Amino acid sequence: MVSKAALVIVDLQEDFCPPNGSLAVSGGRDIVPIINGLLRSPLFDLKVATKDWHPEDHISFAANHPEPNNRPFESFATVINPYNSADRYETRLWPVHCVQGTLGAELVPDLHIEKVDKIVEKGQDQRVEMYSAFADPFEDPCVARSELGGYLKENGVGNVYVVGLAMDYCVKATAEDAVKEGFDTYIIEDATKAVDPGEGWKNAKVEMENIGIRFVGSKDILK
Ligand code: VGL
Ligand code: ZN
Repeated sequence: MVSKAALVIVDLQEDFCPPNGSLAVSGGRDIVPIINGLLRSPLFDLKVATKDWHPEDHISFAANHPEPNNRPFESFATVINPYNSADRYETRLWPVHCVQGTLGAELVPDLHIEKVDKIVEKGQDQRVEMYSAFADPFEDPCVARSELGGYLKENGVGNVYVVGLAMDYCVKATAEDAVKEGFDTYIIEDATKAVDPGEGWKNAKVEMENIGIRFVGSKDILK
């Protein structure tokens, strides 16, 4: 049996897009027409859109931390594994973004959502950062897992194509987890933008290529 392909559209939400998004990624809205083109392609058997979907008290919001370590983009906080307090990581803090039920958390209106088979929410657990649309970074067990992995497997998906925002955060973490889950994983390079388009983009690309993630262009797909 030929394995199926899924398009995973990561966090294409108002808060990640200019002009008004609280965590706007430069050029974020420019990828929408490209992604709409991909949504028309017969290559993808399954199309999923993810939503960053935080409670107001989420650990990743700088505003939820005391001074002086509460500067968005600059400060970091320690995330502690609730099952094992020796297990921790440092995480970058952000402006308040994608709060459940707010306008900033909505998918951008120009996205052809009627072509999307499923919407997966992530980042609901206040205690952990969850860039990946599969699970948070803690392991055995993780703290929070979305429906994405089960959904792709139940549907016989073997190849996962990741697009959306942001290339150096949620797109990267989602692609890395897709590899861990055993999928052949691709990034469609012109259908994603980075928070840090310079060094951030370059480093993220090298790290992803080193674990076997392949970079392709939307033209390669749509030809
Ligand atoms: C993201 C920062 C915080 C992303 C989500 O979607 O890349 N970045 N939350
Ligand atoms: Zn977030």
